[in-house]
Formats: sequence, C-alpha cells, structure tokens
Amino acid sequence: MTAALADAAAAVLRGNDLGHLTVASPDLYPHQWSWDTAFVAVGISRLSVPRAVAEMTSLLAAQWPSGMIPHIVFDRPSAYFPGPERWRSELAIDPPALRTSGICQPPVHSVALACILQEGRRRGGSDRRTAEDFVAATLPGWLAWHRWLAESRDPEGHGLVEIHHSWESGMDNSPRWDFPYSRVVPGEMERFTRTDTRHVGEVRQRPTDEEYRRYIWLVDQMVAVRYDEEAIRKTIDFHVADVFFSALLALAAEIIGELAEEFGHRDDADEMLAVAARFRAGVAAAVDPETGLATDRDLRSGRLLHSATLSGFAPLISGADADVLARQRELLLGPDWCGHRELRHAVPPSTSPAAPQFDRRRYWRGPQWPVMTWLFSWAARRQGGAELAGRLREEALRQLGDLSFAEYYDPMSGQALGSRNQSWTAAAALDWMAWS
Ligand code: 2M8
Repeated sequence: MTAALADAAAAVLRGNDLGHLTVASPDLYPHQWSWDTAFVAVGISRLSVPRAVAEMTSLLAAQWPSGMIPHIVFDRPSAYFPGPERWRSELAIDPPALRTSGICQPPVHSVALACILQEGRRRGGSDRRTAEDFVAATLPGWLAWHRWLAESRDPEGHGLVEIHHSWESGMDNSPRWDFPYSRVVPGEMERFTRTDTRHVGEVRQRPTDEEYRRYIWLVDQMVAVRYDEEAIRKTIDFHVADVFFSALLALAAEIIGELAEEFGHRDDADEMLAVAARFRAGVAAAVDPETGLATDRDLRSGRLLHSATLSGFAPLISGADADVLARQRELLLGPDWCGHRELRHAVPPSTSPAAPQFDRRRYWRGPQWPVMTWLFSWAARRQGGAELAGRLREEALRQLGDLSFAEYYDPMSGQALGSRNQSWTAAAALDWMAWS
C-alpha cells in the first residue's frame, strides 16, 4: 500500500512537471502558484534535490523588484481565468521578467528551503552541495520577500499582515471573508467568463458567481492604480488583517532567520528573528480568550472577524506559549473539529462542522485539504507536538489511500472533490511517507 501510494504520488508530480516548474494541477490550475510551489518542492525533494531546487529557482525568477513574490507565474498560454491579460503585471514591472498576477500568497517558502536543505544533507554528496549552494545563492531574494511583507504589509508594526484580496490568504471563499466581501459592491466592469467551473464535477464545489464578480472587481481596482501599494491601501474595497498569513510569516521569518545565521548573515538573522517575534506576538494578541481561536480583523470597519475556520489555529503555526498551544491542540482534536462524530477521517476540516457556515462540498467552506493537514502536522513536529503530528499524518495517509490526490475531500463521505492529481496533495503524501 505504502509503495503504491508513493509511486502514484510521484507519477502525479511527474505528470504535472513542465521541466522547470510544476503546475498546481493539470487542468484547473495550469500555471505555477506561489505557495503551491513551496509545498510541491518539499515533496519533490524526496525524489530529487536538484529538481526541488529548480522548482524554487523558477518561482524566485518571477520576484518583483519590490521583493514581492507574485501568486501566479504565467509562462505559457492557457484558458485559465483571470490570466495575464486581466492582471496586466506589465503596468507595474517594466520590462516584465515574466507575466504574473499582481498579488501574493502566504510565505511558506522558507519551510521548503529548510526541508530541501535537510534532505540534501541526509543524502550527502552532490545533493548536499546543491542544496547548500542554492540556499547561499538565493538567500538575498528570500530575505527581500520577507522584508517586503514585514514593511509593506504591516507598515505600522502591529504584527499582523494586511491583505487586499482573499486570494492572498489562499483560502479564497472561506467564511472568514464573508463580512468584508459583503462590503465589496462591484460597479461597472469589463465582462468576463469563468473557466474554473469547467474542471470540477459540480459547480457547487467552487466559489459562487457573485464571489467571482467581487474577486475580479478587486483585481481591476489594483490594475487601476498600477499596483502601487500605497494607492491600493487607500482605495481597495477589501482590506483585512489576516491572522493565518501572519502566523505563517512568523514561522517563515524564524526559519529564514535561522538560515541567515547559519550562512553568516548576522544582521539579517537578527532582523528576521525580530520580525518573527513581532508577528508571533500579533497572532497571540488576536486569540479570543473565550473561544480560544485566533481572529482576523476587517481594517475598513475595525471589526473583529470571528469565524470557526482553520485560521483560528494560527498559534499552532506561529508557535505560542505552552498553555495556548495546549488549549489549541485540545480544541483541534475535540468534537467541533477533528473529533467531530460524523467525520470520515480525523483531519481538520477547513470550517468547523459545528459552524452554521459549514458547507461540506464547497471549497474552503468545509472540505478537508490534505495540504493544510500537512502544514499543521509539520508545524506541530517543529513545535514539540510530535503526538499531534503523528496522528494527523496517520489519518491523512488513510484519506489519501484512494489515490485520487484530490484538491480537497468531503469530510463526511470522504469523497474526492475539486481538482484531481493536485500537485501539493501528492507532495504532502510523498513527504509524509518519508518521515521517520
Ligand atoms: C486556489 O486559488 C486560485 C486563485 O489563486 C483559484 O481558485 O483559481 C486556492 O486554493 C489557492 O490557495 C491555491 O494556491 C490555488 C492553486 O492550487 O488554487
């Protein structure tokens, strides 16, 4: 069984490999996505360290002069919407190195750097040299990315990252964003045709048309100011502090800080460790003492956004005091989450089945996402939660036994949903299987 799963996962990644980059999925997402690339590189490093390095290198080649790593890199024509004609990145970077989107995604890249380095050293020889040379050569680029986030997306130093589109959170239609989107009222806009709904079994597994209108409205708003960050902050209709993104920045900056220290960049190391501490504190302060869950905040209205979604567990990613971690682990395994009696597999659903917004088949509103299970298990392992990590891994590998490598799964029936042969799902499987 294990060998069959590993072979099938490797075949998915080979099938989605364009040579220098891996598309997020064969049909629905035929391009390179930023945070997908990091997860994919973790999985690929178990097959080939040089290929994992190539994956990260191709993403970094699309970095904007500001330091931002764009959320999609378009390097071939496709029917994906919105494509480069709608994003118009050439308005911001002239001459454009590559055509990209104009927003970012959570910074999980340093997790990939750490994993590639570890795997390279475990294998030794040329793999070790390749991994170490790669980290040494690209560290300035990754540092610039984290610095840009800390400065441009938290200019007042609150320790929380602000985002300007829910696509930046990666959890596009999560109930987290229902209130901010209720304030986004699209006006006259250029017509468009969605293509995403062609690639899933049923339309209700994807966001609604109303949501898509808002998504594209926000893209048009950013294009209108040529992606000037200051102007976006003033004019964009969606402006929120994202607690989960912030937790990932805390984790990422800590890892980059450790790498900077190891590779002899003393000042950068101090700077990044201070960034990590600032965002860890921001996340800790966002925990609601009553529910024990972290909350996002709408920056237009100042309103706290309470939602029973995965983002509530941000401290499990950023790290926190022992009592906060203990309460969060208990909640995660409890009856409203992994321990819910109707779940087929005890892995975290994207929204709690006990919440009124829970929708078991619709994208980020209920289904279980293996890549998120992987992230929580990896972070738990790093933060002394080996038992939680082991439990999540075991259940997730059972879930993946259907070999569909689906984008997400119905938590009650276990049915595969969304895209099949999703790269980051296959990558998660490969990495888990290599854990000792
Ligand atoms: C989904 O998002 C894209 C837009 O970025 C889409 O729906 O077209 C999200 O699940 C996102 O987190 C993910 O990175 C992307 C590719 O897997 O798909």
